[in-house]
Amino acid sequence: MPQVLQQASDPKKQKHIDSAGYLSNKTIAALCTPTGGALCVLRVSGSQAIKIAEKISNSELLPSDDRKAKRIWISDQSKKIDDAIMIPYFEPKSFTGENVVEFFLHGSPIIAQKTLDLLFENDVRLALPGEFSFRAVKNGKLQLSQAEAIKELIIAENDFALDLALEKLSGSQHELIEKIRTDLMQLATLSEVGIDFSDQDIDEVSLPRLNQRLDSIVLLLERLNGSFDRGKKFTDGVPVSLFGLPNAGKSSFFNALLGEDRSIVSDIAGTTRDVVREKLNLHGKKGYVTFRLSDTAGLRGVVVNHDADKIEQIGIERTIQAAQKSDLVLVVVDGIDPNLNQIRTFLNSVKDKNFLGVITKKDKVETKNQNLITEQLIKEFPEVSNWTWISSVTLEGITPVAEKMASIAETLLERAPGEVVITQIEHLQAIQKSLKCLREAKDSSDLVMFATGIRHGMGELGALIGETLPDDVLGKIFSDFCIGK
Ligand SMILES: Nc1nc2c(ncn2[C@@H]2O[C@H](COP(=O)(O)OP(=O)(O)OP(=O)(O)O)[C@@H](O)[C@H]2O)c(=O)[nH]1
Ligand SMILES: [Mg+2]
Repeated sequence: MPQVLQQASDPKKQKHIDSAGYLSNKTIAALCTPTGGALCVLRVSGSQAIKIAEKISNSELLPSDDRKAKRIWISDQSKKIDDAIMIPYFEPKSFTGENVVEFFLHGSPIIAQKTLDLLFENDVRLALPGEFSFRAVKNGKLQLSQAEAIKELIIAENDFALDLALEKLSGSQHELIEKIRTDLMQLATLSEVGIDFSDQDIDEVSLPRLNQRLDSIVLLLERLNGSFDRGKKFTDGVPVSLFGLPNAGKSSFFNALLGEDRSIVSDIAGTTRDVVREKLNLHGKKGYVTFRLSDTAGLRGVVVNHDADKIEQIGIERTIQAAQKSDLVLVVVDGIDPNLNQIRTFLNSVKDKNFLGVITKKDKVETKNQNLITEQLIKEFPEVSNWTWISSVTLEGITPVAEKMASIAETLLERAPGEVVITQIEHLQAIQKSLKCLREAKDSSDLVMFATGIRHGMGELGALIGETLPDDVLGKIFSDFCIGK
């Protein structure tokens, strides 16, 4: 991280953090870019931003200067700090909705530090993480889900997470939730009409008719509820585990994929005991995909229990658990000693997965024998696709396996244009609470209870758009943003 940002714990700066935290109205400043490059962007926001910018730049800013770049000298009394560019944004036409001034400084940390110090002397305080976005949401310039999308854009590790964040930034999640809320509002109003005219038997507002309308809303929410697990795969990676006998070469292959010696390799059967996890980014046809790769203990204990010691046995149980939690299981078979019987037993212990076949030690097996073994494996294990020979010594075959992995993951992560996928646990919880209320409405035998359930269900969804969130909870959401955002 840049030097200047690390100094946020510097007592000189700390005194500028007031106890009101996100709720204070003070003018704030922070670097938006790291120092050390050619340029560094510093942003100031708040009611005093224009006035203070005028003071430190010794120049006048008129409303006609709005959004116009101005070349200035930043100076501390008469001492010059930098020859810089300044752009004022008059409220409400700025990112935060407040007066904002952005300074484009030369990239040295000392210039950034001196400029920040100068601002601090003028009653500006260092912005908290995400505080600019927080103010944008508070001032109605940005929807909560769009602010969250900005955070997700910044931390996106692969193309799928990036696309999803951009989708969210375009407002599709917000729109969908608003649509569901509007539908629920209509339903609540109709049920209240039904209550008022209960003596007139109007079919339109009868409980069965209203329940029909509710069904389609519940379906939409259930789809969103179900999208969370997929969403996690976009952001955190597709879980993949290695599965095979001891000494098959799993850890060697794992290391070859990662391009580093992460897992211990030895010719002693049972070397890997615990699950070793690592993230891996592979380039597929549509861009980068992130994987959560697990190297596991070899599986001899499943068949011959007495062969495995107690620790190894626990490792084996974890291997099976890891495979069960994975979307893709790489079945790693020793090319020198395939041992088909045991592999069958292991495959029977994990069902309904994408299995990709990897045969190791290509460098030690003659081509003629390779073909025979491949044919045998295809015949014996129809559930495993694409057997590929690899060598962790010569690295032959590693890229083709990586390409196949990426292609399977891309199919798993496919998303229809505009499809909303939720990624935040808080959103999942709000949707589940809402569904609970709506199901209670469905189970109710009279319109009064139905209307109450609908209203509660609608209220729970407010958390997804920031409407029902108290300021301190909002502040907590923004606290894991980066400073300057
Ligand atoms: N020649 C050759 N040797 C390999 C290859 N892959 C693994 N080995 C050797 O096979 C032995 C076992 O490799 P590991 O990667 O530790 O096997 P593992 O499947 O992780 O074994 P456990 O952790 O015990 O389950 C080591 O001596 C490796 O050097 C390969 O592609 N070619
Ligand atoms: Mg191992």
